[in-house]
Parts: sequence; structure tokens; C-alpha cells
Amino acid sequence: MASELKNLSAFEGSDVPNAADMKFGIVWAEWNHAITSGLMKGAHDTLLKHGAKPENIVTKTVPGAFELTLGAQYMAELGQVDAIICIGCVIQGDTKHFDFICDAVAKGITNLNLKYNKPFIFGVLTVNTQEQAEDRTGGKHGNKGDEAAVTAIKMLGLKNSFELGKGKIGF
Ligand code: DLZ
Repeated sequence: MASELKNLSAFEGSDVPNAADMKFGIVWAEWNHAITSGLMKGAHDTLLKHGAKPENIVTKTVPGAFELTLGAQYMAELGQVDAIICIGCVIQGDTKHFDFICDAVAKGITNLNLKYNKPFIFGVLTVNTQEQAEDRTGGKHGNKGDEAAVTAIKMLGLKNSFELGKGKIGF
């Protein structure tokens, strides 16, 4: 079980709905590829671990984190996935790029959640150093790609619970 819910990588099956009937997209940024490929693999493996079928997971790349929003929207427009995991890694540099990219992608992904009424998961590292990124890609802080996948499954579980209730919230 995760330590104080700061790390979802270790969530075990009983905490997470079965994903066998769920369809996922993963849109991931090529910028900082060594990191984002590790996050993507973590997310993909975690979806499989929780029962998702390989044929129900589609992956696409975009150049950088800034493009995640539109890439995810292109995928959502096809209407074939239930949730989309957006993966990127923005590392602080000498200029203000960091702030603009982080702000844009956070707002963009938030808007997609509401526009499509589907989970779009913010699997984007926003870190000061390469070391911080590595710590979160299979290092001492787990793999945030795993956590993004668990979040996608849990949000679909939540959505499904409301749909099964058909107007009843469960009082
Ligand atoms: C330009 C840029 C910079 C400086 N840093 C990053 C980064 O750390 N992580 C990332 O994913 N992308 C970065 N980019 C690229 C932008 O996301 C975007 O691809 C370009 O500004 C073109 O729109």
C-alpha cells in the first residue's frame, strides 16, 4: 500500500478496480525521452497488471509536453478510449519556458477532463533537476507513470459506479 498516499506505485489489486473492460490511450512527450519512456512503460505495465488488455491500450507520441493537450484531444475525438494518460517531463532551465509549459499543460489537461467528461490524467513531472526526474521514474519516489495508470483506472471505476447507480449516489 502506498505510504500516506504520496506514492501510488505500490497499490495492490484490491485497491484498484479491474481494468479488463476499460480502454486507454497514452499520449507521451518525446522531450526528455529517457524519462518519459520510463514513465510510459510504467503506465503501460501497470494497466496490464490491473487487467487491461494489450489491444485496448493505444500509445502516441507528441514532441513536447506543450503538445500533450492537443495530442490527447486528437485521440479523444475518435471516441474509442475511456481515459487518456498524458505523460511528460518538464525540467526547470534558465528561462521562463518551464513556467509557461507547466501552466499551459496543466490547464489544457484540466480543460480536456471537463470538455469530454472523461479522465485525462496529468502524468507530467515538473521538476527542478534531472535527478528529481530519475527519482520519480523508478527511483526512490517510485514511478509516476504507474501512479498515472492507477489514477486512470480508479477514476473510471468512480465514473462507472455513478453510471451503475443511475442517479442514485448511494445514500
Ligand atoms: C522548449 C521546451 C523546453 C525548453 N523544455 C521542455 C521540457 O523540459 N519538457 C518538455 O516536454 N518540453 C520542453 N520544451 C518543448 C515544448 O514542450 C514544446 O514542444 C515546444 O515549445 C514547441 O511547442
